[in-house]
Amino acid sequence: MSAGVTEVLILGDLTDAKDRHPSSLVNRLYDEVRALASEFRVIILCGNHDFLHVSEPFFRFIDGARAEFIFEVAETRLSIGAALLVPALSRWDFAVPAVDYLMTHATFSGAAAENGQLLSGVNSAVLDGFAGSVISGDVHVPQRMLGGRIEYVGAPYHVRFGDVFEPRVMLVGDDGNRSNLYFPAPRKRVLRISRLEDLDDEVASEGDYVRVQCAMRRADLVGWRDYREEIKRVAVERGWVYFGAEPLLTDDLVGGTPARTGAVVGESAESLVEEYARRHKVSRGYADVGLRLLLRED
Ligand SMILES: [Mn+2]
Repeated sequence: MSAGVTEVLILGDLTDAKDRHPSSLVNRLYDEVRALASEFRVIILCGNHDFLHVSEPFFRFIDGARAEFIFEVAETRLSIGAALLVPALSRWDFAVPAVDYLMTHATFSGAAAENGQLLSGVNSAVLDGFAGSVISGDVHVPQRMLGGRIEYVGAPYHVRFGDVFEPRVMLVGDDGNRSNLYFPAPRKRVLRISRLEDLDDEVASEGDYVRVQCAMRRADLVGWRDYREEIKRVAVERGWVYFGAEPLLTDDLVGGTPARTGAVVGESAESLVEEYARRHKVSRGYADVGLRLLLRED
């Protein structure tokens, strides 16, 4: 990170799963936070994904002088000015003091989600009379709203398959100027193909996470298993992290968009159970129980 940086703020939702994180994740994360804290003051806001019960935020144990986890509204002085820190689920029932920055984890009504849909949430009227800038986490897509009064930093990496936003970290200078920092991180791509060769044209980079959707006719499903194996082979060859492939049946085309099929269509219920059992390496005994349940007549 550039010289002169004094604070690193993480504006909430450090994790997605809220609670019961594996020790490998927690230990690694704590090591990284400590390493950051040896160079910068680290402030982590509690996001709505950082707790199961609001009374027990997961990362409350991060409470050192150089690294703090903020789960209650707090005022602080940053190198860039005075700031109010407002973690997730705050009730916004306080008067916003005359600080330079309001750093929060909140969805303000009118922010746009990944699919462009406008979200509803905190009424921006809570900012009436506040003359400073709002910088927020929570919404994954970097964006400005309310004429630039609120800016969403956005996620520093892709969160969902099909995300197309440019992940970034925001750098705020002492003069208030903002610039973007980009760090290498895998993209989560959904590749839509009509034939195997289409994969040659894909721009996905080594290390990217890919899911493949294959437009095909119902009649061609008979060759699906081999097709899928080929896709997997190409993915491995290109150094992609393969997250599976699925057929999109063009027979079911609705307004130009093939319908997604969760499972192979046109096979009997029994063969679907067999296929499921095979894929998940289910023992013969359990597979038979599944088949018996399927065929049971009440
Ligand atoms: Mn959130």
